[in-house]
Amino acid sequence: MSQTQQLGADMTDPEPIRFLDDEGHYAPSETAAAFADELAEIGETELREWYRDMVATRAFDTECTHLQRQGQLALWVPSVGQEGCQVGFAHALDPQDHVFPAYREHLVARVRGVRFFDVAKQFRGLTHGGWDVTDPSNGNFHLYTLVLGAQTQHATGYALGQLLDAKARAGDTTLDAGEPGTATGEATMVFYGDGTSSQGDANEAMVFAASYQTPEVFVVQNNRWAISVPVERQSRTPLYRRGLGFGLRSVQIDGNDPLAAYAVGRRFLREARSGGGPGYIEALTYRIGAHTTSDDPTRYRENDELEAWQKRDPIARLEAHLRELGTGDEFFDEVRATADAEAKEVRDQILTTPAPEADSMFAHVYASPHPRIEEQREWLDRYESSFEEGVGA
Ligand SMILES: Cc1ncc(C[n+]2csc(CCOP(=O)(O)OP(=O)(O)O)c2C)c(N)n1
Repeated sequence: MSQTQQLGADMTDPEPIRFLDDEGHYAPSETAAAFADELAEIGETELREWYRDMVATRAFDTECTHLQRQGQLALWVPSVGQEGCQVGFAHALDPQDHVFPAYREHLVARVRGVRFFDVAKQFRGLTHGGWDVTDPSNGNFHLYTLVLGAQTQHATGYALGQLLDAKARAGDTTLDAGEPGTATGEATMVFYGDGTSSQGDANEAMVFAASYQTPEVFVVQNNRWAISVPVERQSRTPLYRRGLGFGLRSVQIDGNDPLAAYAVGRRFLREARSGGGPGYIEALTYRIGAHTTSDDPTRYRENDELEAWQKRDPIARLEAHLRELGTGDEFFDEVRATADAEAKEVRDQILTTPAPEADSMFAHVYASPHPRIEEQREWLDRYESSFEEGVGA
């Protein structure tokens, strides 16, 4: 083994933070103790709400996969298996916070107020972006970003803005790297994956976040695969150590435990809002489904690995925990029925919404007319009318 491969091998990593074990029993890790007080206000009522979000998202997700298979969506990006950390982080946020997602955060979108239909319709080409981020009903949930890592730059830029605004309110218009943090009262949370951690953008975003002490929380959902590339190939150390290397408070959590995501997310967000600087959370989870509907994971993943993670399904885990707390069949039956009805409603909306005018694809590229866009618009007109001529000939 080369020297490089051995780097860090003698370091001991603390146990990932978790409150629930794989079977859903309350069994906090030693590392969880420092965060336990964040759960003071979380009881059965809150956990039922979280469970509902998870089941609704799973039903919506499954419906969208079916729609794609039936040729009704161009593509779908499943989030199955990652609902555990998403629900915890989503509920840890405060209304004034901003969220910069990748493309798999359907549950976070829902909790922030974005309609599932708005998430699905961009995969049918009915909209350019999906939803209006400036509409308060969308909970400061920014647009999905398919260019890996771009959202980390957007998030750090936004968080710098939050910092500048807070300083300006206090009469200070300077911004210098290396200063201590400033209380902002609001924070930014950015989501990305283990593969995206290799992008230069994500690393630059962390450098700026640490230098300027932005009010920001980086959330890496390590679902073990970047399409067909396993995480071990992209990082020879656990990812949370990268956060430490950039000078961010960083931890690793069990990403299928909603309580761990909530507790750590809440603490890190509060510290970020109060001038304590940025944090980094690596959530260990698993992408149960395909990368997208264009992918076939059976070509690169072992079935044993998939089955082991299916046994740790975050929905089953929270259900077991709720049953231990006394929640009965009636609740679970109602949640599933409501989730199915909600998913069907999205399906009906998708199938009955008229396609936009093809010309609309040129409308928002530039603020003012641009010759290249005009050229393309004319080409499309000619192309479309060639069909009409063909029919008449
Ligand atoms: C800049 C850029 N490079 C490559 C791609 C192609 N691509 C799309 S998703 C993906 C893997 C991303 O993996 P990860 O960050 O772990 O997130 P996950 O999809 O597993 O949630 C790649 C390489 C892209 N969209 N953008």
